Amino acid sequence: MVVPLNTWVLISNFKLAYNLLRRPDGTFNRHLAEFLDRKVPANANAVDGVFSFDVIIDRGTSLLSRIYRQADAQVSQPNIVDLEKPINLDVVPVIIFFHGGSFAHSSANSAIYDTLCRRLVGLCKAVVVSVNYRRAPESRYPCAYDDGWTALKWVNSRAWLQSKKDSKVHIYLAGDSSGGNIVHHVASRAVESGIEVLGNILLNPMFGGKERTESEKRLDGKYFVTLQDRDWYWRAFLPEGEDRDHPACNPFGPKGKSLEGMKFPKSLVVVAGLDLVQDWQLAYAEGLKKAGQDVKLLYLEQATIGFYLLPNNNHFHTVMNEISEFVSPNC
Ligand code: GA4
Repeated sequence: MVVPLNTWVLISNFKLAYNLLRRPDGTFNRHLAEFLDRKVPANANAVDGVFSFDVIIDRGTSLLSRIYRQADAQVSQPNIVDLEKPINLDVVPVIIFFHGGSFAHSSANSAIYDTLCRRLVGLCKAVVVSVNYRRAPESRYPCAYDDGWTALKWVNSRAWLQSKKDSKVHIYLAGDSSGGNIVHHVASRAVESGIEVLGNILLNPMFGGKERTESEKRLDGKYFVTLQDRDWYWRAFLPEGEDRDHPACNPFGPKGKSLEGMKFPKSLVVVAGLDLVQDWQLAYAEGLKKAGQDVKLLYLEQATIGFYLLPNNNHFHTVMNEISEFVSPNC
């Protein structure tokens, strides 16, 4: 079976719920969305060695991030002072995470993303900062990128997140679906402004374009996602009147910008072979390569969207190993 049963149930459940939330006129039932999304609070008590806190990182926009850290074995009940305790190791990766949900769904406190961020902490021996960016259609482009950028500046200026080795914050950007898209655009701003990002991790990133690709035609409606859904989310996110060749959606398309000669971070691009937008994801990896950037493409032929949310398949373990290697100091 291509889709493990639990994954099928999980994603089908989301699909069903999401179908109730999108209205044909482009509006969205946010109240029902919040009601249906299973959320978990931050937890100052360490669970499997990881504790978390919610922190407002920008008062103007009330931007919140959920921060996850490994607890000291001796401290059973960490408090906010422990959250801001300086890192005591030579090198600790700080992963800024952007959740998926096609720019419209989920938050930093959604149960699926809380679980994923906790896993990343344990796996990568990292601090994870999960950004509760503003969502469409209420907040369109460029709000999510602005929030990502605010989070990056905030992380970069925290002395307590600096690795001992060089007194620098070792920053990685990671995200799935819309989160993967945000990774690219925040990294582009970072390059222009001189903040160093060490690597980008894009899981099934949400890219697109005006043209209909072969994979979009072949896989339309086959594995949870239809082209019609995808188009709805782009219409909800892009500025009114813009088409899918807008650089937010199609970064290396006709209106895009080449990264040739730029000091862009290395990238890990993960593509599921049963995801209808894969042609755009492959084009993205190709665009990076053409511009002379360092990119590793992980193409998982038999994977569907959402495979990294449950540890019930080999692809999950492959990707987790790749991520931990990608952020390890000797890589
Ligand atoms: C729900 C769970 C994850 O957030 C996600 C979502 C995905 C997306 O945002 O790209 C989907 C949704 C999720 C299921 C149905 C389809 C695809 C939005 C949507 C309408 C990243 C995933 O894997 O499946």
